[in-house]
Amino acid sequence: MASTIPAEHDLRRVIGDGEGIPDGEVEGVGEQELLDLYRSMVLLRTYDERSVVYHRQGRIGTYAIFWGHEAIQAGAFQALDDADWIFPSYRESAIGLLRGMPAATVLSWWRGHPAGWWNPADYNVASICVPIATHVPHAAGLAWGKRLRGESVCALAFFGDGATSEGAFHEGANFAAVMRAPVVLLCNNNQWAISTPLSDQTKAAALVDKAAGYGIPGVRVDGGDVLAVYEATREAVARGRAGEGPTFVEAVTYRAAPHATADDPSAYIDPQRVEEARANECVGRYEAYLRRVGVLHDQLEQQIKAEAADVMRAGIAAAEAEPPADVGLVFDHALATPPSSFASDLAELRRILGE
Ligand SMILES: Cc1ncc(C[n+]2csc(CCOP(=O)(O)OP(=O)(O)O)c2C)c(N)n1
Ligand SMILES: [Mg+2]
Repeated sequence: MASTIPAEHDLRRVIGDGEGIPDGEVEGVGEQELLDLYRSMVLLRTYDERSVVYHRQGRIGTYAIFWGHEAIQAGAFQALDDADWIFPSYRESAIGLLRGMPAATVLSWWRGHPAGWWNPADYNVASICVPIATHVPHAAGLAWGKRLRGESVCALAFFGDGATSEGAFHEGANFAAVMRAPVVLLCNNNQWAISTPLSDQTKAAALVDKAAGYGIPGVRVDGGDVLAVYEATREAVARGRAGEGPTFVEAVTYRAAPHATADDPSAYIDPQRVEEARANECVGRYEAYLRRVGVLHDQLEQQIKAEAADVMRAGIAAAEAEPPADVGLVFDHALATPPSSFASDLAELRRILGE
């Protein structure tokens, strides 16, 4: 008889609150690793805050804000090797920066410029996925393929709470479980899918319970605790490499920013909850932890933040220096056998643009 694996319901935490709740530590994580995590979080935070400004200045298009989700992204990233593959959703658009992708590339993506599309094999980072959950089967397939080739490579797919209601999530999770594909299913449960709250999304007591339906382990972590996310993902990766298949990691947060720059959450969100989430945001929590353990001081903090600001300044300048793309690209790769109307449509477009 098949047995199900009970999922962990308690939120795993490592970082304390500096008062009653004591700080923990993660085995094998020393000062270097602690600061690597911090640099990643600061780079992501800086990317996100600058992007909102660039949007308001009309320099990038609609942008999906990830403010407050940096701990999930940086913690999960650090648990991977360079050969492991990352499948981001629009919420993790800048994750490639942690693999050395230029900020200009991601900014170009948000500018709708072709320079924003990279070759996934250059960074082992798949394209940013906008259709909800359709990248979950891609991650499962890649991980399975790597296993068939005898390569010790994992894949990690980031997706949201809303994605767990999609058929593609089910297909990817089930396929990965049955084929024992080494994939980490990392769910950012920020409790909203645009304006749909989690309570209208599922009748499951916790999203992590879905893991039992696939016969895979499920772990629930505090998504604002970068060390807890790192540790849980590291365990999931180790299971994958050992041939034990996928793990579902539910990282619980609360969305403290609009869904995207085009959204007005005041129409539906509880402002009190947003205030609480902002007061307890992950970068500040981690800074306080690093100061308590004596790893961070003012000068180092300023230096790391200044470096990230420089990356963004150079990134937007490089993105804006890209020559405009040829409008013919809109048609070029649309159909293998283009209809004759494409030629006249393109000619009309060029006429309007004065080309
Ligand atoms: C297949 C598909 N259906 C609908 C949409 C429209 N849509 C964009 S974001 C979103 C909400 C997704 O919520 P969640 O999975 O929780 O991710 P989050 O935005 O919170 O990171 C929806 C429904 C889409 N992009 N793709
Ligand atoms: Mg969500």
